[in-house]
Amino acid sequence: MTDVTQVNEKISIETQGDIALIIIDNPPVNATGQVVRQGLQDAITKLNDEGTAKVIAIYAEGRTFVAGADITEFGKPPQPPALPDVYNVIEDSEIPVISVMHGTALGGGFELGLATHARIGIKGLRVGLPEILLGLLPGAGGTQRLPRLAGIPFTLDMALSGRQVKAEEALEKGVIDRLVDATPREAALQAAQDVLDGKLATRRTCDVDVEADDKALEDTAAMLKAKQAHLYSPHKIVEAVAASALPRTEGLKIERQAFVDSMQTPQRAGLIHAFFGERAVSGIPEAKGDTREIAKIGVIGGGTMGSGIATSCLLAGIPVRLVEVAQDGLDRGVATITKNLEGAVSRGKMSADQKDTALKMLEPSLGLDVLSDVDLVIEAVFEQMDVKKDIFGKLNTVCKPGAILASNTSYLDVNEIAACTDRPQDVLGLHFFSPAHVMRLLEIVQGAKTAPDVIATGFALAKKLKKVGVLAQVCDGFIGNRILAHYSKTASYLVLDGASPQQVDDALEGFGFAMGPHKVGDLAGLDIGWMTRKRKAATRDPNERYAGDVADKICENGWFGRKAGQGYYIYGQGAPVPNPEVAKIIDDVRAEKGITPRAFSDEEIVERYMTAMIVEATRVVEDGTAKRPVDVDMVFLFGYGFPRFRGGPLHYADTIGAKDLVARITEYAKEDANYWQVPPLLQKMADEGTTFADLNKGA
Ligand code: 3H9
Repeated sequence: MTDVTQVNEKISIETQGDIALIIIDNPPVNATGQVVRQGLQDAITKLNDEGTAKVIAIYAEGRTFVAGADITEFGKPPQPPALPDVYNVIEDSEIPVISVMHGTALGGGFELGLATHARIGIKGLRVGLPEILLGLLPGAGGTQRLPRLAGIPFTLDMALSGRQVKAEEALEKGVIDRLVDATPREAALQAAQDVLDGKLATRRTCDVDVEADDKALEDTAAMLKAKQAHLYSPHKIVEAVAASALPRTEGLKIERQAFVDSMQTPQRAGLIHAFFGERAVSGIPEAKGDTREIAKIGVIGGGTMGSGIATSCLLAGIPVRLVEVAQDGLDRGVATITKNLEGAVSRGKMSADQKDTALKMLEPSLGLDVLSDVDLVIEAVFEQMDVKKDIFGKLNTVCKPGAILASNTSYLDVNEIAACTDRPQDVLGLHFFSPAHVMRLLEIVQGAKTAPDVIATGFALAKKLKKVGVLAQVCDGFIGNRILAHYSKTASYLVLDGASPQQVDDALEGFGFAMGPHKVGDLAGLDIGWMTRKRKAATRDPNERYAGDVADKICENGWFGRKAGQGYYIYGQGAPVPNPEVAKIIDDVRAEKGITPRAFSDEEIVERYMTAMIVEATRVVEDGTAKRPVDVDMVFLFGYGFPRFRGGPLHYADTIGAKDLVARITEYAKEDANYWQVPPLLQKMADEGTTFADLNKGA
């Protein structure tokens, strides 16, 4: 006879003879919010008090087992019962408890499994401890129980990488006891019956001894000290895992303290902002609604960008027609795409067979006529308005009605391009970032006449390509490059006034950027910025302090950066070294301009650079180029190597506060009142005591 008890709105108990099933039902990902925690604790206590069931099996409804603690509760006052306490109740249960995990059992979800007395995985299961990606550590027994099941090195690997481990590997490591192909409910009933029949052994994880491995702990601690000194939670993970040698209560106490301490850090707040921000950018009404079908894509241009875009589409399984004007350009494009896909194979992203299948979906062609039947064209040719206008004029004649016509322009006016067609409603900007098959940002640029379903299709495409689509309005440089154009001047001013390019790079790398701006310039090619400066020369504000003197002279020598063997740095064997010729150029420019160099601390370099970035980012929000501060933040996290643990420029701005920012800008303006101006929105925020987070909430 089946008996069902609803413990609370998220947890129910179903008993069938000696078997009790505890069913978790908390869509979308069964996170362990307060109601789930309370329900689990009450269910276990009730069954133990009653003493009728001989075995308990926990499983979850929906697309996944528990995906972790409820992240929306973080940063708010904790609500009892605490997750580690609930899991101790489960582990201490007199009646054996088994768990059946499907989908992604992550963080607190995986820890729930670890606290039970046997674990069943459903085919396709992945387990993981992704807390580190949120600036945290496993805080519900993961650092204590996993070492008992799978050893210290494997625990360090999982907890420090946050990677999702496939079920097969989890089985091999002894993390799960069985892997089955069944529904969670069927598997739960079967496994419970097997426990009753003595065919599935159960044991308390805390009763298993940890195999000591001091060397793994010491080596890992030393590696983290060398490479991740600026991060908080990785070091705490090692401390907590080391404590697994202690009895359960003591070990859990150390883990708990480390978790609570990590929760207080700004890094945790930044990383959680990044987690929700990544999802929020596509949560807007413009991203939803009807879309057009994209079964085949045309890419115009076989250069680095075009080839990267084509690779990205092929990786997502979308057939691509690659168009070039001449055979040698086309051959180069195909070679680049092949190399990109081979790279994906060597990085384990795809198999050799999948690469061959992807290449079969590539049709290289000469001339635009072959684009007559594609659903979307992405133009990725030279960044020159005349050339783009010519192409869009031709696409207007060649493409089928309803085809979407996109430009990958990074600066130019999408409305002007759209005006060359008699279907501006079908035109938008799709701005990819180089290398386009790797970088996750896609700016979706809305023209004045772009149809809503074209924008929604842009977002659907971003999702298919596993990219983060962010809506931007038309302006010179859209969100990212417009802000970049402003703050990169600060790097040049700092060098003109006394810092060296290397000091600027080192200071910003110390802040958390993967690379300083001069190294990025060398990598991208200094000729790109040179071309832009020349393009804008005629319209330059005569009152603006020119930032390009040094870079122009470097370019006049043909030292375009890495590809030329030298730029700000000299590239050869080993690490790049500062270019002594550049130091001479800087001295000459300073002498020519009568600048007496002064010393800058690393702190001042970071402060000025970040303030300039925040100023333009504020303006971008103020004039509606970006919908909300979070959109700017995600552009910088996914397209510009902004340190993720700082959440993005405007999340970081909130950690300083509008009032202090206004004070800084006012101080800097004493030297250069043209460059340093307080945006009215920032002034308003300072006056009203509000934050960018308030703006994200629509306040
Ligand atoms: C932890 O467990 C700490 C413990 O060790 C100790 C505690 C004491 N909470 O990603 P999706 C939402 S830390 C609340 O689009 P997918 C998400 O925002 C936690 N909400 O789906 C979205 O909402 P919306 C460790 C969550 O299929 C919706 O669910 N766990 C949570 O592409 C769908 O999500 C993690 O870090 C959550 N934990 O991917 C896992 N997770 O629809 C984080 C998701 O309103 N989660 N939401 O935008 C993930 O990695 C992915 O969501 C997952 C599904 C792979 C599960």
